[in-house]
Amino acid sequence: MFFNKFPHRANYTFASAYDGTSGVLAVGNRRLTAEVTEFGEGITNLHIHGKGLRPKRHLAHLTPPPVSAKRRTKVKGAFDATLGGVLKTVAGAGFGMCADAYLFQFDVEDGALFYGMGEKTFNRLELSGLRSKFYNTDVWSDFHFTQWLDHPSDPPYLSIPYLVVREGDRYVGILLNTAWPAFMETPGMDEERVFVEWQRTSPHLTIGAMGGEVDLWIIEGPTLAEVTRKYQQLVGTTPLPPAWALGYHQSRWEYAGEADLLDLDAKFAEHRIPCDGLWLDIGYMDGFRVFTTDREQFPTGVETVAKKLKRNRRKLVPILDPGIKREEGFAVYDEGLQQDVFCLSPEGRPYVGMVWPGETVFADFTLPKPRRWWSDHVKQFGLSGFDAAWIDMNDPSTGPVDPTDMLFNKGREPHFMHRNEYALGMQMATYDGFRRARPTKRPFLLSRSGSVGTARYSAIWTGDNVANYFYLRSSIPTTLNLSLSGVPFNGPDMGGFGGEPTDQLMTDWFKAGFLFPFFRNHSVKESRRREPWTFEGATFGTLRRYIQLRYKFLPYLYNLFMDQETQGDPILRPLIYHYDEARFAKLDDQFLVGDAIMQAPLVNEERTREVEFPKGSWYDARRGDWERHASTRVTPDHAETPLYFRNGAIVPTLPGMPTDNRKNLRRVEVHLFLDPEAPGHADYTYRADDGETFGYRKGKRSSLHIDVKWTSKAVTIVTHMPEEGYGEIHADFVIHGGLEHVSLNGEAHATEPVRVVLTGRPLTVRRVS
Ligand code: NBV
Repeated sequence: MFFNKFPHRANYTFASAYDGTSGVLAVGNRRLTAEVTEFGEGITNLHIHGKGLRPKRHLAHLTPPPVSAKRRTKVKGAFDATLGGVLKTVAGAGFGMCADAYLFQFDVEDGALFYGMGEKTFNRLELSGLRSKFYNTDVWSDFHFTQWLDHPSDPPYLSIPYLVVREGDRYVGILLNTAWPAFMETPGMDEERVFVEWQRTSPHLTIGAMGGEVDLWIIEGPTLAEVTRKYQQLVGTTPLPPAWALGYHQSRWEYAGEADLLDLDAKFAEHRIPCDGLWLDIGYMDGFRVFTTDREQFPTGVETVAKKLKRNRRKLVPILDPGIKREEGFAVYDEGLQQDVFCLSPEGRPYVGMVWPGETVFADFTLPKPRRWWSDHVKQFGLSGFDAAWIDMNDPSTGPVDPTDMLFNKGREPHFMHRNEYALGMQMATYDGFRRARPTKRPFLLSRSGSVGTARYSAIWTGDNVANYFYLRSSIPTTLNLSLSGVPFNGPDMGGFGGEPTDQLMTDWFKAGFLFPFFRNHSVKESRRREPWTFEGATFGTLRRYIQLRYKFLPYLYNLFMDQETQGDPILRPLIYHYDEARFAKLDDQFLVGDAIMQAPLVNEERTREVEFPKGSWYDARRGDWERHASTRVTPDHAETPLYFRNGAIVPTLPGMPTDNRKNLRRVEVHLFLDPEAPGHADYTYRADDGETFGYRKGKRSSLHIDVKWTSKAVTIVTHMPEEGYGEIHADFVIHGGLEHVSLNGEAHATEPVRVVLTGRPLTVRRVS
């Protein structure tokens, strides 16, 4: 299989007959069975199985709503006509097979719009007129550098064959739940890109995979938000991360052990920059041997360093690569061999690839025993002082060695059957190790590759990017589509991994990304250092300010993650998520953080840009004014970024401007953005917990309900605490937008003018005293 070539429908044999009573589907001389199950809430599953379609043995665990019994049916009537009454397949050519591969062709209206596709770097939100494969690669190793330097490389590290189609006034999500390499072709002519006729994509929406049973899910709803929530519940939401994971992370390939870590710790304190995570790249190991540490770099042991870092509440995050050095005498290898946990080659011996330690073998994460074996090592490692793990190279990357010789399940299952879920297996095993090391604490993992189901275990960073404006700009649509595809906790290497960011690029990246779900500064070995204090003057000041601002907004972000776990809403959202207007359908250099904040950062060399506003008034955090136009041109200065709050927004923050990583979630400053010219009513429930244990699931949580009514003259705030399991929440109120008269819980309160700095000049706002 080529990961960059596409099947053609002419090579497929299409289903010719379908017996609605028995469910038998004839495809050439194959006799398959097709079954449709309708779940409540507009969710439909199509399962096609039978001879020629390899039975599934996949790790992703889906959680659909209960089946409404009488609707569990064999496909009704002509198979080609409709799928669960939602999607039309192409008459006579709806479902086809070519050897082990299969595809669907759907009829979609002209002008249909497409979103999702997991992790894509196409540099656009809307995805019509594309061919794309779903096959986890190691981009820097599998593509030539002229490709990845400043162009989309497809497919990248993570594969989620999920597409959202907008047709007419409804949205339909289509998930091909498979770990086999998959493909999609979306209709839509972008004539500028067609210079050879075959570049034009099929007029039909085409979705298929290279093998396995068919497990197709259709999710229907009137809005993108509704479809996304249902989809996220189906594939699994992200469990609430520890609060520190939402802080700022400092990484570099590579910090060299104790000396560097303690120096970083001291510098963050000295410069009054909050930072939660210090990350260790591959050099911390003894000769790249997984689960070891280099003695020279850690003369007093990792535990001692971890203890010292705890004084400033910092966490230590090591990288873990799946490649295990093939070396007799290396305990992890010897033990793995003895326990028979490695993937095999077609010759029945452990498959060998070439990664950092030289020849390497790989645990078979598709099986429970190797997962448990890995998890045991993680547990020990976790107990030795590490707080989390960064799992890299799990595409899996095998260097120059052909990965297709890596077989699973004792050599019985081909590489392609599991490649795309290799990372998921590693995530499951690693998560389990941390759970067992510290049963009460929420684990935190960051992974490069992933698939359907990843969100239940791990955050994702979008791999090796480069310090240039292509990657800064494309990080917005990439993270938005990833968020719509079920991986809400994600982000790029801020500043760019490869290359050398200019001061301007670094500043632009921090200003654009400071509210991204994951915020880490990481860079390649031998490039210029990127810690904020290595930049001078204004650049240093701006980087620091946006890290501090990130901490200021942390209570708001943390609450968005709580909603993600229970409701399934992503953290970053395209404007169409809440404002279904045609002018936002392709808008991909602006985004919403939750439903209260909108950002429109500078993402190219130009120092000015247009900003589009949804209906209503938006508070400009740079100037402290209300914006009431449909669009406006802005020219922010070097420290400023265009950031807006919707009228009626209630945003909990840490008080003042945080200068370290302390997060007392019980003491917050609640900012109210209220337009006197557009009176209304809003409410919000702020929730606080210990930020690190699973106690919140057993009632160790407090919440403060805030109800706000405002007229052209005055504000009425009423609060109460529906939950008190984590003690009292103390909230101060700050009012933006011009109103001065306040009643709080039935009593008139004076307000005093105070100055706050958000993303622009100091603003005079009113604090309720
Ligand atoms: O471990 C080194 C790097 C790491 O810094 C980066 O973040 C990963 O995406 N790793 C890839 C291996 C090799 C990169 C050329």
